[in-house]
Amino acid sequence: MSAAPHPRDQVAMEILRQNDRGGYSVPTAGLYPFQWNWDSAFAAMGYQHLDPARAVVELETLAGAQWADGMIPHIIFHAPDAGYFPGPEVWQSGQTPPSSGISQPPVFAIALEALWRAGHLSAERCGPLMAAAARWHRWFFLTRRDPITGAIGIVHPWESGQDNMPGWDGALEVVPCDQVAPFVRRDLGHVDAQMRPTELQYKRYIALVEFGRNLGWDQRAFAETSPFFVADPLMTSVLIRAEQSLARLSDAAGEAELASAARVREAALIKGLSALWSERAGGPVTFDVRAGQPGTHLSSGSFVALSPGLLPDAQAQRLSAEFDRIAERCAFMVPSYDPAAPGFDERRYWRGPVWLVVNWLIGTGLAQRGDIARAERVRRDSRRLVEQSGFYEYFSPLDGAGLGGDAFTWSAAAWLDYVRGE
Ligand code: 9WN
Repeated sequence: MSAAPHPRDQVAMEILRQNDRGGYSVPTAGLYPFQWNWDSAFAAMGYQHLDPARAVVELETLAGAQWADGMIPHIIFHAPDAGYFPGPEVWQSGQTPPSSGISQPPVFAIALEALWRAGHLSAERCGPLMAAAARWHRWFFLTRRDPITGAIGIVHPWESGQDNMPGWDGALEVVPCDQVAPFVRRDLGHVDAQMRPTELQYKRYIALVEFGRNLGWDQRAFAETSPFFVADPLMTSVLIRAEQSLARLSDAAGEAELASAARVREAALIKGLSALWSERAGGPVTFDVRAGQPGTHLSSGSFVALSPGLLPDAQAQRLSAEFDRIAERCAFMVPSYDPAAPGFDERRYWRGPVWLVVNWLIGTGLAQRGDIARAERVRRDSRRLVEQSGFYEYFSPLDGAGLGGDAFTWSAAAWLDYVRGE
C-alpha cells in the first residue's frame, strides 16, 4: 500500500484480524461462521497488506480441502457452529475436513498470481498451489461445462456465489421442493429478511442440496441430471481469468505443460463465453440449459467479461455502452442486476445491490483493458461506498446504504488491495 494513509485502513485491517480463525478467515462473525471459497481468495489478497505469510496460509488451507476429484468446495466446516444452516450434517459430503458438495467462482489462481507477483510466494509453496488450481480448473472443465454453449454452468445458485440473482429465477422455479425435509433458517436471525432470499427460494436451495446428496455427490451425474443447470457469465469469465493467471504463473515456473493445458481450456472457454452473448441485452447473459432459454438482462457478472482477451472488440464496445446506460441510473456502480429489469431490487441480496468484490473483478479488468475512465468510475464509487457506509457485505446502488452483514472480510480485503488505490 503506497497511497497516503486513510482512516479506513486500520478498520479494514482490524476486520481481517478479527475474522481470522487461525489458518482461515470467516466472511463475518455470526452470519457466516465457516470458510467460504471465493471469500478466502479475496481475503488472501487483503492479508497481503498486513501479514503476507498469513495470505499464503489462507490459500493453502483452502487447497487443503480439495476433493479427490479436483473440486474445491464452497464451504469448509473446520469447526462446528450451529449458527448457520445448512451445516455439514445436511450436506453429508463425507469429506475431511467436512465441506459442502458444490463449488464457487474460482478466484483462487487470480489470488495466487497476485501473491506471487508481490513476491510473497516461494517456489516451494507456489508449486503445490498451482497444481491444486490446475486440478480444480480441470474439474470445472470436465464437470461443469454446458454441452450446448461450452460455458461454465452451475448446479446450484450457491455455486455461482450470486445466490438469488434474477437470472436463476426461471430455472429455480421448476425445481421440485414439496418433499424437502423441514428446516429452520439461521440467516434471518442475523439479517433483515428484506435483504435475504425468500422462503420459497430457500426451500428450492435445500431441495438441490438433497438432490446432490442422493447422488452421493457424483459431480458429473449432478451436472447431467440436476433439474437446475444454468450457464453463467461470471463463472465463465472468472475461470477464463483464472486460467490466464495459471498460464502466466506456470510459464514463470517453467511448467510448460501446465501452461499449455491452461491455454487450451482458456481458448475453449472464450468460445463458450461468446455463446452466452445476447444481442438484445448487449452482453453475455445466463443460459438455462434445461429449458434451452437465454437470460434476458445483464448482471454485474456480465461486466467481468470486460477484461483483456475475453470478448471481441465490437462486443466489448457494446457492453461498455450498456455499462454507461446503467451508470446513468445508479449513484454507485456496479449493481448486481440491471436496474431497468423487472426483477431488480435495490436492497435484496443479489437482485440489485453492489458487491465490492465484483467491483474489484470488474474494475481490474477494465483497467487492464486500458479503459481508465470506466475503471475509475468503479473504483471511485467503491471508495465512496466504504467512506459513507463502512465494510458491509453489500450496498444499495441508489443511496449507498450498507446492507447484510457488517465487518465483512472481503469488503475489508477489497478496500486494502483495490478500493483505496495505490
Ligand atoms: C451461501 C459468504 C457467502 C458468499 C456468497 C454469498 C453468500 C451464502 C449464503 O455468502 O452465500 O453460500 O448463505 O447466503 O452469496 O457469494 O460467498 O460470504
